[in-house]
Amino acid sequence: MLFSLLLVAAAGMGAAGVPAAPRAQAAAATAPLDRVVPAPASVRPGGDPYTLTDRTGIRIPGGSAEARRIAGYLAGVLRPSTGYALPVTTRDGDGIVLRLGGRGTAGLGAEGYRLSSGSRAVTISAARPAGLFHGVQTLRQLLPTAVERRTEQAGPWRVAGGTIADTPRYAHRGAMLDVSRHFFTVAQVKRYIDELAMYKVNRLHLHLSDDQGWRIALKSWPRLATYGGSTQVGGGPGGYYTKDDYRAIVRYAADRYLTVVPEIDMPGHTNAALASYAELNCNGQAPPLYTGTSVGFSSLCVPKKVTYDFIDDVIREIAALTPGRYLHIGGDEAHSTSHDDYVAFMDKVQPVVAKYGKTVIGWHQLTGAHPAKDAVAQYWGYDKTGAAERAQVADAARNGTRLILSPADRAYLDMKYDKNTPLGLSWAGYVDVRRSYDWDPGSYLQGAPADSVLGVEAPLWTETLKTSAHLEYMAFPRLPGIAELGWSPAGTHDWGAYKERLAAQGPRWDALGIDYYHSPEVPWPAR
Ligand code: TNX
Repeated sequence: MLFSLLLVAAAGMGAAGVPAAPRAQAAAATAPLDRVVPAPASVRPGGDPYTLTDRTGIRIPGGSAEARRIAGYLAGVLRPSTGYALPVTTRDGDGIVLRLGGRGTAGLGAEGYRLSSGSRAVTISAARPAGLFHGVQTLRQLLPTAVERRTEQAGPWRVAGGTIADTPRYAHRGAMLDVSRHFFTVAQVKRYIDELAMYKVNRLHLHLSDDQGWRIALKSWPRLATYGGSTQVGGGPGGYYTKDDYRAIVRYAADRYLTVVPEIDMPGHTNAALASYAELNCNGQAPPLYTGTSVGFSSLCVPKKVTYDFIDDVIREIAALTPGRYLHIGGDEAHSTSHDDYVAFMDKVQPVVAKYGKTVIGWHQLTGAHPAKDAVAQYWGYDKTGAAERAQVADAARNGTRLILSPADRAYLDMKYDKNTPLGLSWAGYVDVRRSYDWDPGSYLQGAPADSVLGVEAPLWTETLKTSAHLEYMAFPRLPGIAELGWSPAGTHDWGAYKERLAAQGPRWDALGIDYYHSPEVPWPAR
């Protein structure tokens, strides 16, 4: 208690322009073992801390290629700020130890890890590489925030003593980025991936096509990208990914244990495709490109045979670029498609996804058709969504459709925080930080069995967002809350404790150059 009062006093002095005493700074630099987002499943603090020094090595006993890659990633984070060499070696011993497989790791599953820290070593063990990687993210957060800077900083570099054992609540912890309304370059997408990886997000859903732009080059229908990708909201130049660009994104994500889920939205949200190929239109006439922000005015031509030749080609080429299991076919806001046409369309398209070896994800409107046996529906309703629509999704869930929860008034990162937020939309209301965090995915949709929930996802629609700074302002600080809902056991859920842990992330974002929204709901440390 006295200790934390001293810290508060030190922080207060810093804010007033008086340098904090070096001893207080050093003490403040050792984060308690449970000050991690997402909250770990179990934390047992105790014993001596571990201190990194210029003699510390990163050890990968056994030395698999993947453990070596993860060690290289960790070294890449730690070397610039500590100034230490941190050699990676396969010899066992003290230091930072990344242990893959072996005794006691089987129960950690595909993504879990154990981290134990004491005077001689900080050891991360996992059954699988993804677990090691997530453990490395925890280790980052246990080190002083200055570790995130890219120039040499003063230590000491201490990790509190004790043990964390951690596994995720849900298999799907996603983030969606809309690269159609505004195009984002490969470098911008990579930056977002790096940010997602810090919070153990494991799926990146890319919204690759919409009325305003088609963003992936396909061999079979080249004008989709070259013409359909040539603009964006507001009429800027747009852009698209070549297949090599797209493979680079998929690889970069995979190296950080995120699987890319590509979305081609249909039958609505298709103006860019309809503008590129006249024959896809029922009347045979291509509409102009679209740079506004309305929705619901476009539809593929359900009765035409060429529509399904087109879809077969598109899904075949996208599936071939996709190592992951899922392919998202959209299906939302098809207001220009009759209900019968919508059902007929989905009956024809879902088997094409299966034919190319993938599993369908669709926005929850898919539950109004006949979802395929293994299909996943992404729920994006909000407080004003009608009872009948909710019941339809819950019914589907009881019949085996699994759910990804993205309630728009909780998980939509493009909703304004409040009336003063300069970016974003507000059709689902304002979504402040507490509102985005304070709900339980397991009991959220009445009537849907808890085990139908595959996980959560935070969509970021980009009608109003043009730069990485814009994305970051909307995603931070809400994204880590959705990531925590996906990862942490329900028993850790507590706004009061969460906002303290979240506050401690602020200086990390400052160090990383992430310009986040300084929500007054969060007790950020004085800068
Ligand atoms: C609804 S969410 C949409 C998108 C918009 C978004 C803006 C969904 C499946 N459709 O087309 O970009 O709202 O918040």
